[in-house]
Amino acid sequence: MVRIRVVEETLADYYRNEQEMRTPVHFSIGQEATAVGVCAATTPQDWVYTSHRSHAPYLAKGGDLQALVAELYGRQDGCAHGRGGSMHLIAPEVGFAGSAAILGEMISVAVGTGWAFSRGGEKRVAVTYFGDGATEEGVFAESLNLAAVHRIPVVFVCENNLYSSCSPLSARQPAGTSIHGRAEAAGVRSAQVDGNDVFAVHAAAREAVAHARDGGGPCLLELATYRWREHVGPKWDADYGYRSQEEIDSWLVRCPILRATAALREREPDIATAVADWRRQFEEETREAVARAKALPFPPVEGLLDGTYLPLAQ
Ligand SMILES: Cc1ncc(C[n+]2csc(CCOP(=O)(O)OP(=O)(O)O)c2C)c(N)n1
Repeated sequence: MVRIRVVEETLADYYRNEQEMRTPVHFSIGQEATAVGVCAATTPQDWVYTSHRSHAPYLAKGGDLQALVAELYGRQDGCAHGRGGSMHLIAPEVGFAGSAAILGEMISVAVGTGWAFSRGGEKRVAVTYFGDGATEEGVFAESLNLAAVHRIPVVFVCENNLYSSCSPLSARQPAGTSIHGRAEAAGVRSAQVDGNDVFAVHAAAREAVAHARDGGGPCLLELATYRWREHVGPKWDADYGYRSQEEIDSWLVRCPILRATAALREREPDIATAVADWRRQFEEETREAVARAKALPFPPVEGLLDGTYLPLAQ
């Protein structure tokens, strides 16, 4: 969690202070426990998908930092060869199967992946991260239904950070309804968890992954968390008018790293010093990755159509 926080804070500074990262960036600063708690419950053979808020699960799953940074700078050595940017990360070697910008898209892809696993007799699990906003896409309901009917080994991970861009959940859904409630109504087991408590997230994820792996079918985890920075970009956004500084402050004190540090203090009395050391180490690691990325070449123009489905007529 500390590494993800420092990598993202450092990248946010570069993003704001220079104009070299030519990709929209959706930071997970404040949401690190959902990435770490769930990904740590998977094996490299389990495939994890995300939508646009992708850096944190990519790193939590073990994705290479240099390949991430090179991707953000559009370089050939990026994890998507400099063609995808922040929202199209991929690291199949560690089971990070891919991210995509279209809301809800990877929910259905994960269901298909899980179905392929179970039909092929493999004891592997597909995991798909998405926000509360994505649950309003029709594909969410369709995916829950298919997964329930066929007992597909998929874990739906909803990072409920209360907003879809600038639109609050309370203005989008009727009072008295819930995301985990919609899963239950579709016949999918669900749990509602404090998404800023990494230990609680991990325990729930371990149970959900084990249940799916053992043939029990899908689960949905609704993880309550909060995005600290603006929806897309590096800035703080209390002045945008859609949420208050008081609300943001009430979540800053629930920082998942502070909470984990406090929980570990008795067993690890030197934890605060260790965190401070890690912060320095990870900032240096990120700055070195940025310097190296900037020295790398861009993808060649003549290869622009490689990998596309429909090459343009010459
Ligand atoms: C199908 C589709 N509609 C709209 C968008 C534009 N869009 C990108 S992110 C976003 C909000 C997503 O909110 P949520 O799913 O809660 O995730 P969060 O950003 O809070 O992590 C929207 C509306 C999109 N990418 N795809």
